[in-house]
Formats: sequence, C-alpha cells, structure tokens
Amino acid sequence: MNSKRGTVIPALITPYHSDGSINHKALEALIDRLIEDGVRAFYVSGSTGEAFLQTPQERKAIIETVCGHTGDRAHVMFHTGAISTDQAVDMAQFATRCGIDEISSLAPFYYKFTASEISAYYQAIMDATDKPMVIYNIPFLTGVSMLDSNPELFTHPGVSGVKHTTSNFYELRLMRKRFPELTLFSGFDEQAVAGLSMGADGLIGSTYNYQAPLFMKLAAAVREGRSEEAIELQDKANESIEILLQHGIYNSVRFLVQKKYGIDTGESRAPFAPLSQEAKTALSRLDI
Ligand code: MN9
Repeated sequence: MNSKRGTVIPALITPYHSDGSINHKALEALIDRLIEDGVRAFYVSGSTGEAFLQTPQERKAIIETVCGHTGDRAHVMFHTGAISTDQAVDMAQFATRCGIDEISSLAPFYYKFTASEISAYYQAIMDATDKPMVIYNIPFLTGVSMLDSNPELFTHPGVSGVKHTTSNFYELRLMRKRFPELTLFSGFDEQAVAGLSMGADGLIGSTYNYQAPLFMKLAAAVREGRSEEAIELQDKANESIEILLQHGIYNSVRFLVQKKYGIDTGESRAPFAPLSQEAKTALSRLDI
C-alpha cells in the first residue's frame, strides 16, 4: 500500500555548520546513507527539521538541496507549514517547482484560528500546488485536533494522507475506518507498534534519521503478526528514545546520527540548549 514511500520515513534533521549556517553537504551525505539503509521517502522541513527556527529562504534552500540530490531515488514530502498563509503558499509553490511529490502542513498555530480560517489556510496551499496534501495533525503543539476541527478536509480530493502525531490511537482508528483511501502515518516513534497496529500505513519521525532499519524490521513484524518480536524491537528502539526525550530530542538525534553515520550535524539553534555532558555520556553508551 505504501510501496513507493516505503514504511519508515525520516523527518530529516537540518545539519548546521559551527557558525549556524545550513550544512547542505552533510544533508546530502545523510540522504545517501539513509537511502543505502533502505529509506525510500523523506519528510522535509518539519518539526525535526527545526523549520520554525529557519527563514523561508533557508527552508527553500533545503528543499532545493533535497530534491536536487535525491532525484528519482526517493519520494519527497515537503512540510510548508507556517503561521502565515502567504508564507506557506509561497514555500509550497517554490517546493512544487523543485519537484516534490507531496506537500504537508500543520494547522496554523499560536493564535486560536477558527475552523474556517484553518480550512481556508489549507485550501490556499492546495490551490497553489498540484501535489497531494498530507495533513500534519499534531494537537499537542498546535492546540488543534484536525479531525475534530476540520473533518471536511479528510474527504477533500486534494488530501492524500495524515501524519498523526498524537497518542490518540482511537482517533487514528476512526480515520482508518472513515477514510480508507487516505494514507495514514503514525508520528510518535516510541509508539510505532501501537500506530501500525491501529491502522497506520507508515511511520514518519525523528529517530528514523539514525534507526530506520530497526523500524523497518519492527514494521515487518507487525505486518506479519509477530507481535512479541515487534514489541521487543520497540523496546530496543525506545532505549535511545527514552534518553532523547529526557535530554532534548533534536540535539540527541543529531548526536546519534553523528555516532551512527559519522556525519557532522552541528547543533540545534537557540533557544534549544546544547546537550549536557551527562546526556552525551548516556547517548555514547547506546548500541545503535
Ligand atoms: O513528528 C516527531 N515529533 C516531533 C514526529 O518532533 C514533535 C517524533 O518523531 C518525535 O520526535 C519522537 C520523540 O517523541 O517520537
């Protein structure tokens, strides 16, 4: 069902140079290593890419690099989400010209936009591109549960799927039943078995930057009904996730990408804090 994208989709990190500028070469190296490890799709410029700490120009430069470098080796999903409709539309148009395969967006956030304002925001993006829309449902950060606020979008002909980053698996199940044609992605890596068991077709997340092959095995185990093995693999994956949730997700993911692939990923921009020595020690001990 999910063959062109594969099942495990890294939400790509953004490597930085020590001066804070984007390290496009390191990004290309990471893409190559992940493709070698069996990845067939990337989610670009999302939470894990730290898009909200970047300028629109930087986000455009990133998608240009990703599309240019992957060519036809992988399916590219670009997250264009922003508070401003105009900015989201402008980036979506640019990314479309770069050759992305799908567009995605979270709900505009911070101000409590009404359901009709959110609907108009998605409509404007879909009007600006011919690429299918993957709704990014992340209620704990946007304050909006998309199925509650904008059910009409789920049957919109421009919508191809949902990235569901919440632990509400009942809601995921409802989406599976009501919208069988949509491709559903589970967003919390530490709960991947639950997401896949409740109807997700695939996984999009931060830790697939360094542990995609482990999750490919986990997804196969769920698919083939080997539930004990799937849970064991989840426990194994969660050894690192437990540490990163405690010490800072994105700098920990950078550290583990560097450890696994030897790629210089730099540090997340402020206000994210650098990793503590304690975190580095704990992460160094991991067997990934
Ligand atoms: O979208 C990611 N969510 C955020 C996916 O970055 C907010 C996840 O992959 C989490 O980083 C991960 C740790 O909670 O599951």
